[in-house]
Amino acid sequence: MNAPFDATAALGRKPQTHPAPDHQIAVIGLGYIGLPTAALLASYGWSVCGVDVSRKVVDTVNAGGVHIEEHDLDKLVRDAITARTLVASTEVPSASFYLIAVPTPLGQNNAPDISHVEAAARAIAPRIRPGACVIVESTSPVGTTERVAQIISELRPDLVVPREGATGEADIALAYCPERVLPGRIVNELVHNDRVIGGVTPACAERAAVLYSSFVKGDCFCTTARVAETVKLVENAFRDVNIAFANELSMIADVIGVDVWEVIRLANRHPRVNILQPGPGVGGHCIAVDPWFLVAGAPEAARLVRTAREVNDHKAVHTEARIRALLEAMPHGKVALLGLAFKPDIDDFRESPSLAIAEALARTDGERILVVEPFTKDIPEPLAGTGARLVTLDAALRAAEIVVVLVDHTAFKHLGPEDLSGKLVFDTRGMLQR
Ligand code: SAJ
Repeated sequence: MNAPFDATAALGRKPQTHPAPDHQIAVIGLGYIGLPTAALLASYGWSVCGVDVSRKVVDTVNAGGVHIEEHDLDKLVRDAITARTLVASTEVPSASFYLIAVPTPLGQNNAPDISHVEAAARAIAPRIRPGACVIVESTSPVGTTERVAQIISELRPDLVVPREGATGEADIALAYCPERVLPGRIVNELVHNDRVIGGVTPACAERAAVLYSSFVKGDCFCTTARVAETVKLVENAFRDVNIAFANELSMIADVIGVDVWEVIRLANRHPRVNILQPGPGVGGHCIAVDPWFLVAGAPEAARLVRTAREVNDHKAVHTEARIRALLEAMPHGKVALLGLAFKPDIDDFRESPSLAIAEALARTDGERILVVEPFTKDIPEPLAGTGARLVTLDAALRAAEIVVVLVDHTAFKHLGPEDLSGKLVFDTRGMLQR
């Protein structure tokens, strides 16, 4: 992974009239994006300090370990810690680049909660020196980078902080560069995906591009911070709207009595039609969340985006109702729920519709629920104590009269008619057809 890259030369754009920073890069937030990014940058020769509020996370990383499962991440972190290019801390150091990768959850009434980004800006402000560059990577409502500028400027009146449209030289740079990586392929996509780099001013974008061009093999496109913030939200809203179309089709197909998988397969033979796949709902911490940030920015205008969110959320309710109908049709039968993760072949259960469905069913019919999830050793917390049991696929197939495919994990794909004969089968993913 190491490439010949002279990080110090890349930083030497302004004469350093102040003491050398503690690190070249500080990554604030060591989660699904921050930790892989910190380790990757360290593997490219930068001196990186990963910062997290959790002492446990910091200790794990400093011991060369990882607290999240992601392909290739454990070796990347171990090597960077061994090479001492990566260190973790609960304190924000002084650095030439600050990369903010903290969560931006949904608050009350689906309103964006940027309090972690604001807290990161407040933590950076006392340590930032002239010449440094702050980059927000967290998926954020439009205007968040300007809010970071405002916080730093209030806390550091001694610095000229760049503002949109302002002319003249600023003391620091500020930019927004959204992550676009797919869980399960994060390390690979960090390197190979194109990046959109939005500067508060064009000079800010240029400064941030120094960092990304050191490790990104895709193209880097410079624009304004507001455009870059919008691009990120639009990408995930686009996917959500398209999945909503597939999910709505599946519910229409239930009413009119046609096979949705056959309909989609044949419609997709049209040269300009490409319908996505229905499922039990939409999960994960991105597609199920980010479109609300667009809605919050323009509530009256974002009608389709809002409706798509509602359709996808409703698909989980619809799926639960269909499983309850099967339980009623077979009053003494057990149901095997195959998969709880938010999508196939990952161990991520965040905002998982499958887990939410399993939890709702377990609350009323726990003793009848057998869960099969190859990506966990223990039954997930929401199901604990309900009577639902985590069992192997073989055990579930022996004991259950009803089989529901919630996630099309590779471990289930060998299932054929002989494994399911005599059972009521509900395949929310169309896996058995494929
Ligand atoms: N899903 C369907 N049907 C489909 C495709 C997906 O039901 O045809 C469901 C999945 O099962 C899952 C959900 O949608 O529950 C989201 O999965 P995903 O694979 O579409 O996306 P994520 O959440 O893993 O990652 C997305 C990606 N965004 C886009 O593809 C536009 C990724 O590139 C982003 O970096 C990521 O969100 C993020 O962090 O924002």
